[in-house]
Amino acid sequence: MALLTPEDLKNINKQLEEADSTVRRVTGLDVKQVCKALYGTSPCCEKVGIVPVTSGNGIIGNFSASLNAITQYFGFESFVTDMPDVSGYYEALQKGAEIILMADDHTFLAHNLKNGKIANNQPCTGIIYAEIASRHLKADSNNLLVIGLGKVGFPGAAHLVKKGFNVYGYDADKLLLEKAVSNLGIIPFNPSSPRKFSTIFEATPCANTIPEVVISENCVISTPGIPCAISDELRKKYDVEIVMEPLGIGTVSMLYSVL
Ligand code: 2YC
Ligand code: MG
Repeated sequence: MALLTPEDLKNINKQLEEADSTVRRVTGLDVKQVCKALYGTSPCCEKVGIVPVTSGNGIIGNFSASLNAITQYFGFESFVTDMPDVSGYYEALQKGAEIILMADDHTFLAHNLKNGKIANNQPCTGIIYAEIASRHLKADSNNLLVIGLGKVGFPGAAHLVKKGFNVYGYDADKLLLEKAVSNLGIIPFNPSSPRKFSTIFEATPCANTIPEVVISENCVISTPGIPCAISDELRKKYDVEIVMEPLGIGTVSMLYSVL
């Protein structure tokens, strides 16, 4: 999993506000309303405890503070524990946390201690960005392109197939592509016979993964992928709307899914 950097998390509130207004323009709903529609849940004063974790590559600067800003942006009461790791977990329980958020280098978890529900960041991020793409009001057809069919992209593609979209998919890893074709029945996107899409969901840790030939005018790209999937030049040339934010949208999807 690509690790976030403090640079990625700079001005997280501004990044969230911009992404939220883009989502509203593209879908007619804000991120909270999309989560409510997706999970059928809404928060009622759950207390969130955020526990820093020192294992592996260790603490990422601003990660826990960004989670604190994110949970408060979406209306949850939250705090970051003073201690990390097990001591932090213990502290969170003593301070009355009902939902725990904590991440090591491989897993970012939400655990609701009241109802026992857990959520993993990867599928929750894939599903919320796919849901946002599926609600593109000005989409010109039922066709949708998914680029990246790994731990984030595959759950998103599965969600779009379940919603009845005509899903075209691509992944540089042939095995991941074959798995998605055989398990989900998606149409393998063939770069040598390209077509244009008005809606694209991209979930890769690579830059510039979307070829110009598939980008239609006013295309909507929904992507948790860092770095960005298209260049600024292409973005301007086709007046593309991009829903892209490093941590908040995936996190609120996790929180609503454990309510
Ligand atoms: O500061 C801390 O508590 C660190 N242990 C946090 C490690 C997070 C590692 N995961 C990531 O950087 C992200 C995920 C949040 C989503 C994609 N990569
Ligand atoms: Mg990318």
